[in-house]
Amino acid sequence: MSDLEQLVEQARQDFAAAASPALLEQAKARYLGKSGSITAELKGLAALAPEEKKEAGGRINRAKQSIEAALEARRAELRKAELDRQLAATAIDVTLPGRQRQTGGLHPVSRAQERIEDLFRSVGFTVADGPEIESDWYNFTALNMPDNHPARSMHDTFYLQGRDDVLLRTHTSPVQIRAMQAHVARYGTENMPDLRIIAPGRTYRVDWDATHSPMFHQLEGMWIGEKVSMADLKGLYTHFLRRFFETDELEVRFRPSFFPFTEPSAEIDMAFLTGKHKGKWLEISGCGMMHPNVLAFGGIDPERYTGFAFGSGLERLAMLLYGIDDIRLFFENDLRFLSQFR
Ligand code: 2NM
Repeated sequence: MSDLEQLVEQARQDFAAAASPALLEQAKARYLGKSGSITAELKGLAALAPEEKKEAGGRINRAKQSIEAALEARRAELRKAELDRQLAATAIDVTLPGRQRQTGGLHPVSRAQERIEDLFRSVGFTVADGPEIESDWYNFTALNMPDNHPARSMHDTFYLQGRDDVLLRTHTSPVQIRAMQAHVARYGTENMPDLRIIAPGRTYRVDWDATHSPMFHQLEGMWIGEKVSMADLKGLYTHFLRRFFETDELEVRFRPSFFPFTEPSAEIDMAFLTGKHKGKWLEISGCGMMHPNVLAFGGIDPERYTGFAFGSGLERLAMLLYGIDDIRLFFENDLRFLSQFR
């Protein structure tokens, strides 16, 4: 091998050994730089005779070109290696499963409430609400429960600290009183249109055991108009229950009872004719014709208008709808329970 061929071979080996672009540029300088071997060879040409110069110059230039080609090849190799490294480092595994979107959902009591709201809206009712902190007048007096009524005791009702006239509502009936007053204020009492509302929402009583929670939900409703009767109530409520439970295989009966705000009063029982609860009478609601005193407290003339009202426990309706057997499940916020209703 000639000296030049050896130089080219040495350059190739040096370039191959350079593990980074910086080291490669250092190796390049040893051959092609100002004081590199090839540069020295070219400077040496000056000392040659003109007829030797051409031939020697050609050989040196070919060697130089070989070295430059080897350099460029090694540069490309290092660039590709760096690119491969970067791609591997930032690789996305498209075969991995996607991240699940957590959607959340409504509480089963809220779901039952919305379902009931939709059903009553479809037969001409509006949904009313009102404050959960009430005056004793709206919660008791206006509902025909006088000052000495036992439900007013501190054992049954949560009063605000240091007060005996402001409390957590024990039923949603005060909403109905407020709705009557607003209706009369808007239409007068002479020729007012029928008032049909339901009042669902949170209510509070001093009670805490397997079947009672200090906070629970009620669904009350009423229809006031001329000649509104208990027969209308039975038809409406039967229709509601059959739609709510999605079966016509369901019977309803009224049983005489007592409430201070209705006269006469009744319990509403229902029985499924098929399924798990077949043939069992279940207490589902209280109801009655609105007491004349209650209509009067709402500003409505009891000589001219009549109305019925009913009140049900929302948790009880939700338990029957979804097949839940323990009311406490609603209030424990256990996701294993709640996520079944998403
Ligand atoms: C019940 C039973 C019977 C009722 C009465 C009223 C009002 F405000 F209109 F007078 N609302 N709800 C009522 C009647 C509630 O719950 C067991």
